[in-house]
Amino acid sequence: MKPTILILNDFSAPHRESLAQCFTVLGRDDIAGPAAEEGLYRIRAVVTDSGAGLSRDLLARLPALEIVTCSSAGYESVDVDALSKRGIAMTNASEALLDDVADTAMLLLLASWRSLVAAHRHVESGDWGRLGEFPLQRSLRGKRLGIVGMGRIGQHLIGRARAFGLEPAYFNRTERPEVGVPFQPDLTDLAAWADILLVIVAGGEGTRGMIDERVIRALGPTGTLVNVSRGSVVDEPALIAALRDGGLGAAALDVFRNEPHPDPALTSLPNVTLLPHMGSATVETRSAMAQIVLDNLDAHFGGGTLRSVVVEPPNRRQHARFS
Ligand code: 8YV
Repeated sequence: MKPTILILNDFSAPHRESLAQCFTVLGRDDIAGPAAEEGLYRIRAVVTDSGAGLSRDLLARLPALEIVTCSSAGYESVDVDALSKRGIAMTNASEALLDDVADTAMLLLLASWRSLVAAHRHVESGDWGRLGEFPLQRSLRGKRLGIVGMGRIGQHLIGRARAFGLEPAYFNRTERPEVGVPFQPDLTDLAAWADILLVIVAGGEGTRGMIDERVIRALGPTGTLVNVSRGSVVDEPALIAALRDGGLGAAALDVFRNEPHPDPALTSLPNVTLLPHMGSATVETRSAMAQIVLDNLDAHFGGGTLRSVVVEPPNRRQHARFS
């Protein structure tokens, strides 16, 4: 008998079809309503992502659950402690998106620093011919980049930053001497030192609001904040106030508190560059992220080795292949 799995997110159709060859696949609609209760008892794996999550209530109704596979890097909407306690394994897809998210961070950084969007409008509107040259911008060479979060994406940023002549330093929960970049244990001090503060920490309660008013004001009137992590990490009202009153020079944001409806202040300020949460949004990377889910389900039910493990099963269970 095929194991039953539940897909909670908008998993791509081709990958969903691949899963259907080996598994009985249920979706959100299949578990709605009291008649679905029996199906819940059969679910051995959940596929989800940071947006769809896995609620505590649903988790409690899945007694046969063995593994949660996230097709995203983020998993702040899944209760990892509850999974650990129940001996349920969990994987994510972080290893697939390191390059694209680091590229997106540089894209935002460059676009904001050199005013790409305003320069584009200058040409598009005819202002170039009517009013003349676009104002000179500041060079990136020799500027200081404070990286907030020295996980794997943070590490992928170091080489990119140096290629553009930036001088990197970082803040992290713990020092990572192996990365060969100066560590700054005080986030506000890092912001005061930096010309650009680039945020790439995990979301969730541990990082909520860590880019607060003090940090934003320390970055200062000529500073730029780049956020490619989660909207929750930044105190958005404090950010908007500082962008309005000149306390912060500019912000370049891929993520927002309220997605996909960012605060209208952010969409109307001239010193803000915006992307619609597309750090990992390339065909290749999204496909690789989905493939990790397929590989991990295959490994879990076939007795193989899991990739991108967030929660190890306490003792690797013995699974008869697709039993
Ligand atoms: C995507 C992300 O938005 O992986 C993450 O944690 O934030 C992004 O790559 C996400 O995968 C879509 O659910």
